Amino acid sequence: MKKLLILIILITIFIAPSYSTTFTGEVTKVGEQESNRVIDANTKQGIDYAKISIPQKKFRTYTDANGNFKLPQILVKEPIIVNIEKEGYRPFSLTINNGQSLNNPMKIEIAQSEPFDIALDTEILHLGDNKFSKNSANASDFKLQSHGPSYSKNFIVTQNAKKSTNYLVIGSILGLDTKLAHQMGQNKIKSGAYSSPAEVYFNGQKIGELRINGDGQRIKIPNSLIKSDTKNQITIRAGQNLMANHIDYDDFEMMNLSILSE
Ligand SMILES: [Ca+2]
Repeated sequence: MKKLLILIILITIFIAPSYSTTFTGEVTKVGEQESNRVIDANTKQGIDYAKISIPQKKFRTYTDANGNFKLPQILVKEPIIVNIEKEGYRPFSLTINNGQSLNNPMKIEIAQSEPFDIALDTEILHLGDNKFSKNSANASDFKLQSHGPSYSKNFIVTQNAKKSTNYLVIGSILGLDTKLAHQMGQNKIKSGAYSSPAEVYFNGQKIGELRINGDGQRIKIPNSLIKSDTKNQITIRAGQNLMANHIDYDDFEMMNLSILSE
């Protein structure tokens, strides 16, 4: 086995003024080897019959008995999401950016889910108004119908959640056209136009903003906002193009929303 490539995605989460700024790191391991493989993060054993999909390309396959799988030979012109699903494991997805190749075999480690994990949505979601520049961070992949500028999900948390630290985790985000995304080279808009960040609310209180594209972004949920044994609500609102003279929501996609308790 060749050396492991450790990809450290350090995400800066911008928290509303009433809460202190939090810096959260998420480590994703993707190693190089001869074949694509999905393994258990703990036992390092191959995982059979895990579902591998690329929703934007309508591609789907499954791992074999040893956890190996093949990907199609796609020229990656725009960022795409590779999604890995297996019952009993936390949802995991990986953004492949333009310029990267699907030909280099990947080793993907997924972790078993914990009793208090809550999977909010495992589908790919498109927020915005379906009007976007062809130079947007992933314009050619926007074939999904928009959910509109806002997404909400209700869920129940148990009393135990307040004894832990809770996070909203977004598996992958594509297409945000914020100033920071632009500065990081995540889109090709030359006009200088950019959008305000997407905003994240928990039970009506703003808890964070989404400014960059990428995988495994986490936003801490203040325990003071959590209501035990009753309905809680996460809402994500698309940002707006700050240069437009009419309302133009920032079109973006996200996948694998979950609440993790640690
Ligand atoms: Ca738009």
